[in-house]
Amino acid sequence: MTRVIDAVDVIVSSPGRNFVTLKITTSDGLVGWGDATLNGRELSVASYLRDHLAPALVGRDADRIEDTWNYFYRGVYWRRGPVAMASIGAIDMALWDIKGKAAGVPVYQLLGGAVRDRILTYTHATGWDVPELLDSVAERRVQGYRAVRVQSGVPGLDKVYGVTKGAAVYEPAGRGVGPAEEVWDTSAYLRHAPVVLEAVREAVGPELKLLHDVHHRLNPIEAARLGKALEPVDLFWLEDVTPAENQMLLRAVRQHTTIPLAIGEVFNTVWDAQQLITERLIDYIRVAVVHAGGISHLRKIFALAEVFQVKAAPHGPSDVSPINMSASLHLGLSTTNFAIQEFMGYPAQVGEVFHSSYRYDDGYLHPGDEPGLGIEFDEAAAARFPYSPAYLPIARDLDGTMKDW
Ligand code: EZ4
Ligand code: CO
Repeated sequence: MTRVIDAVDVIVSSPGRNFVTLKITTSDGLVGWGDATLNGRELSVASYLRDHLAPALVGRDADRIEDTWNYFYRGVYWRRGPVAMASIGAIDMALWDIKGKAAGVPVYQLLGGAVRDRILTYTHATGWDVPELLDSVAERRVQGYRAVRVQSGVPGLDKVYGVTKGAAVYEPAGRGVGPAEEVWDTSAYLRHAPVVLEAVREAVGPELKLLHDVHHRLNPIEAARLGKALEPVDLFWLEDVTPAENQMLLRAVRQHTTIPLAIGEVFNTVWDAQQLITERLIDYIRVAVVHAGGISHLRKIFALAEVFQVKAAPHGPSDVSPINMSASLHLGLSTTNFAIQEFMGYPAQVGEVFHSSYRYDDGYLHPGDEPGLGIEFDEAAAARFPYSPAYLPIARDLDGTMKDW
């Protein structure tokens, strides 16, 4: 019997922050959920799905996941880009969810079964200065985390990526229409970051895995210098040292430092990372399920990475929904070269709308054994949290020039 797609709905809600959720319903009454959230551009993805892809999805065979992926990728002349790929990502997730539910098995079983018992995870610690940051790291250790991303303020700057003064949890998107502005000073950052990271390593001892995100702020030679300076800290990785559009520029960083590099949260396809992987200019590929075309495309990216001993470590911020998080965990459980999953956590209201079967225990995550992705989305609860505009900030240099945020 052919399982036909009967209905496609797009739900934009804001339980503590904005999410775009895709619902696919089939002729035999199954419902699949996909995450289509693109932070600060939510309505563009909602329109792309609702106005352009949904009409073509209705009537298609729900079981033909790979063909549907190619229908919306190869079959569309204006391909790639975050809006199109997040839309395809959401469809792909929802169809895997349906296939799992139809078979009565968790998605990781369809992906080849578990290759590990549990998935190592890291979360964020944040503090304006070293004492605040150490408190935050200590709190994460009490929660059981074995790996922690550490971000701190920079003297002379007012706002810094990854840090909110006085708040326990950092949320990059700001409510309201249009982006807030931040001032950035590369020299101050390069002087200060090694001091902070050395102090944290000194305080926590050798075992805790420490990570740090540069968030695309440096040029290759600055990145190389920072990498060299941080080698004694023994970081698990240094993330997004440069804006990686120019993949070959990472060669310069690699010539100078053996610090492990992680890149890829803004990538949309395997071609964005092709040179980084095949020249082994990175150690970890950070593509998110939603932003790089879903489970089907991430499997291809991770398979290419496996050949070159690059490991998978998907993006897991609060701005990808629990549906994406669950899809990432199903991949993580069944992918041999999967290293670690970022888990930033969510505002409390998220739990009223998304009911997830994944579980956290002692620094590790597991997707659970519910059929499909194991996430139920409560549409009535979502209706209580209407969309409200929120944007990521922008950054400027001290003289006012636009900088990569
Ligand atoms: O800034 O997801 O590693 N995590 C990150 C995130 C990104 C946000 C942007 O929407 O870099 O905090
Ligand atoms: Co990042």
